[in-house]
Amino acid sequence: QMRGQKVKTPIYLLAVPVRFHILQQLNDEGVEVIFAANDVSPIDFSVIMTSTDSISTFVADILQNMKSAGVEICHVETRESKSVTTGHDVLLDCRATKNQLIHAAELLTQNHVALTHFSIFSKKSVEKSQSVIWFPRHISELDKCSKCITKYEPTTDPRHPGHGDKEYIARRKFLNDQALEFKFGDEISYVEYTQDEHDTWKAVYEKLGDLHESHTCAVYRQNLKVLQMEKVLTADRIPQIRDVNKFLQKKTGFELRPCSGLLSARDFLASLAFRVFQTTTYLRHHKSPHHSPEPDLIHELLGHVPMFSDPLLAQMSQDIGLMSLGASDEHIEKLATVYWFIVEFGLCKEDGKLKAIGAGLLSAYGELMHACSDAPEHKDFDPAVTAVQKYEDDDYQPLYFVADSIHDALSKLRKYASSMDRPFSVVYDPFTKSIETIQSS
Ligand code: HBI
Ligand code: FE
Repeated sequence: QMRGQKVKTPIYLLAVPVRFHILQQLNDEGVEVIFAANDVSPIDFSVIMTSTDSISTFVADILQNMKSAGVEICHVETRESKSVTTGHDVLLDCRATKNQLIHAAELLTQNHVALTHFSIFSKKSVEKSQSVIWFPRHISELDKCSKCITKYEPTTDPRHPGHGDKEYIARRKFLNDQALEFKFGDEISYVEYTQDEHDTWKAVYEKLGDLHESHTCAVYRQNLKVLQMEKVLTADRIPQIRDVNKFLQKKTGFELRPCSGLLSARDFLASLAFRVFQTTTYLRHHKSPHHSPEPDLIHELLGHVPMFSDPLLAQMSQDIGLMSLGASDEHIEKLATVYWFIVEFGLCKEDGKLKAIGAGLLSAYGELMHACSDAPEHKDFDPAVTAVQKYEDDDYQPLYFVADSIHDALSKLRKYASSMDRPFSVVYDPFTKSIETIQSS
C-alpha cells in the first residue's frame, strides 16, 4: 500500500462493555465506530494500527493526528507486523472521549495515513462488561481502591508550594510509599514526624483555634473539645493515626486508612460505605501552612476527624458512600460534587451567623475567613442544584452552599439519594463489614 492512497479502515470496538453500545457511522467509506453512549467521560482504550509506511513516518503521523484530536496517549509500542510482511504494527494505549476518538479516526482518514488495519479495543475487559460496575463488597476489598489521580504533584506542578523543594518531595514520597504498602488487617505503622513537621502542625493548630468560636459549627466545636480533652489532638505533637482510630472506633466506628494522595472519586467514596476514611499522611509545605492545594494530614485531622466523631455526620458520610457503589459515572460525578460542597466546603447557619461544617474550611485559616465573609456568593443548599455546580479546586471558592443546619443537610441528602436509581439496592452489614445487594425487579 502506498502512502497517500485511501484505504478502507474499519474501526471497531471489541469486548463491548455495558454502556458502550451505540453504533456510529463515520463516513461513506464504511468507517464506523462502536462506542460509548457517553461522550463526556474519557475512557481508556487500545488501538492497533498496521501500515507499510516507513516506521518513522507512520509513528509520526499517528501521534500527530491523535494529538490534534485531543487523544491522550499513555503508551506506545511498535513491532513488525503480524499481518503484512513488510509492515509494522503500532500499538497505543490511550484515553479520550467518544468524540475525540471519532475525530481522531476522521483525521487519520482525511490525512490519508495509509493504514492496512485499524482496530480499537476497549480496555475494559469482558469481565467488566457484565451489568454491574465492580465495587468492593467487603472492607478488605478496599485494598483495590487506592487509585490515585495525579493533581497538584509537587514534582511537576508549579502551583504546589513544595514545587522544586527536593527534601519536601522526598519526604512526601517516603510517606506515600509507606501508605501504599498498607493492606487490610495491617497494623498502621507509626510515623516518626520531624520537628519541622510538628512545628507546621502547631502553627496551623493554634492559628485555627482563634476562629473556632466565631467561625465553626457547634458539632465541630463540641467534638474538637472532646478530642482535645482526651489528648488525641494536642498542639505540640502530630497525633498518630492509630491513636485517632482508637478514639473514632469508640465514637462512630469510623477508621482512617492511609492513602497516598487524591484518589479517584469512585474509590474514595466507596471507602466511606464501610466507614473507612482514606487519609493522606504527608503534611502541607511549611511555607504555606494556612492553605494546601491538596488534602494533607492536617486537613484530615483538624477538618474531618472531629466531624467523623459525630454519629449523624458519620451516617451521612456512609450514606454517600453506599449510594456511590456501582453507580454510573454521571452519578459518581454528582455525588462527588455534593460531597465537595457539603463535606469539604459546606456552611450552615447558627444563631443567624454563617458557620463552617466543611473540612476544607475547618482546616484552612484563610478560606475559613473568606467563606464566612460577605465576599463570596452564598446559596441555599439544595442537593439537586449543588450536584451540578462547577467548583474551584485551585483557589478559594467563589460560591458556597449554606444548609439551615447539619440535620437539614442530612435529610435533604437522603431525599436526593432516593432519586438516584440503580438496578439494585445495597444493604450494609456492620457485623461482617460487607455489602449485600438486592436486585430490584
Ligand atoms: N481523595 N484522598 C482523598 N481525599 C479527598 O478528600 C478526596 C479524594 N478523592 C476525591 C475527592 N476527595 C472528591 O472528589 C470528593 O468530592 C469526593
Ligand atoms: Fe477532605
